[in-house]
Amino acid sequence: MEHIEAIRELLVQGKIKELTDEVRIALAGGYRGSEILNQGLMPAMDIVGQKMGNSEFFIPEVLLRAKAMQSAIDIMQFSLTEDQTRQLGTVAIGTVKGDVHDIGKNLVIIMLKGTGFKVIDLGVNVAVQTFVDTVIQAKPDILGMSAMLTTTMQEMEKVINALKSSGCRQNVKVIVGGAPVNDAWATKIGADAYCRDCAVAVEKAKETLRK
Ligand code: B1M
Repeated sequence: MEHIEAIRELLVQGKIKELTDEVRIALAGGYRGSEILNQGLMPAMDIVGQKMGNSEFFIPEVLLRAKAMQSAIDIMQFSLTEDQTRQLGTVAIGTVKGDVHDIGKNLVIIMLKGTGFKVIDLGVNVAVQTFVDTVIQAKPDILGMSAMLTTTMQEMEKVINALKSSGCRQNVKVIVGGAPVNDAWATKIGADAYCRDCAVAVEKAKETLRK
């Protein structure tokens, strides 16, 4: 646990170099990527969120820690994924309009790719029409939307309605995720599945394709 605690602490402190060194040491010492993520990085980011909420950290401080987390995730990519040889289907995924949070989305992408999905990354701040055009033109099996703000999660409903009015809703499964999103919201807006985290996203993606 010594390395996990150090990783947690170094991320809260925003020490990128020391954090990535510690992640490398932990991986070499036999820690799994999922352990580092779930016990180290995610709880640290929650602390960063709390500090942001009570104005102890402002945007530049949070951005530094977001960069540190992304650097740690980049190192762990291969330890997070299981099988890179299968071709399960295509997922197009983006963070909805008005929202620039992308760490969660990027993690979902790493996990999906590692499981054997082809992924089209639409990026952040994705307009409703871009999601719809992607479904029409690229014909993914699954459309994924991420939202981290209570204000932007509303965009998910707009996308699903736009898919319906352009006649392509039945051509694609829709999965949604992000901190303010839950099962009830997914059901309300007519999504096919809500994913609590990136591991669940992989399970739900596989499951929705089986249906
Ligand atoms: Co923002 N921010 N932020 N922020 N930020 C939150 C979300 C907040 C909870 C912090 C707080 O106040 N405590 C709060 C939201 C409040 C609310 O709406 N209820 C908040 C706010 C208010 C804001 C701003 C409005 C602040 C301001 O400007 N005053 C602003 C908005 C900018 C915008 O988007 N328009 C803002 C800005 C930023 C930064 C740019 C500084 C930075 C983002 C950098 C980046 O992403 N590149 C940032 C950060 C880092 C956070 C916190 C601290 C961390 C988010 C994160 O990366 N978590 C966050 C507090 C928190 O979450 N504890 C906060 C780690 C990540 C791995 O988890 O994204 O939840 P998460 O992803 C998980 C699951 O949710 C799920 O799987 C992932 C991995 O398991 N998942 C999916 C996510 N998407 C999925 C999609 C799926 C499936 C699963 O399928 C499609």
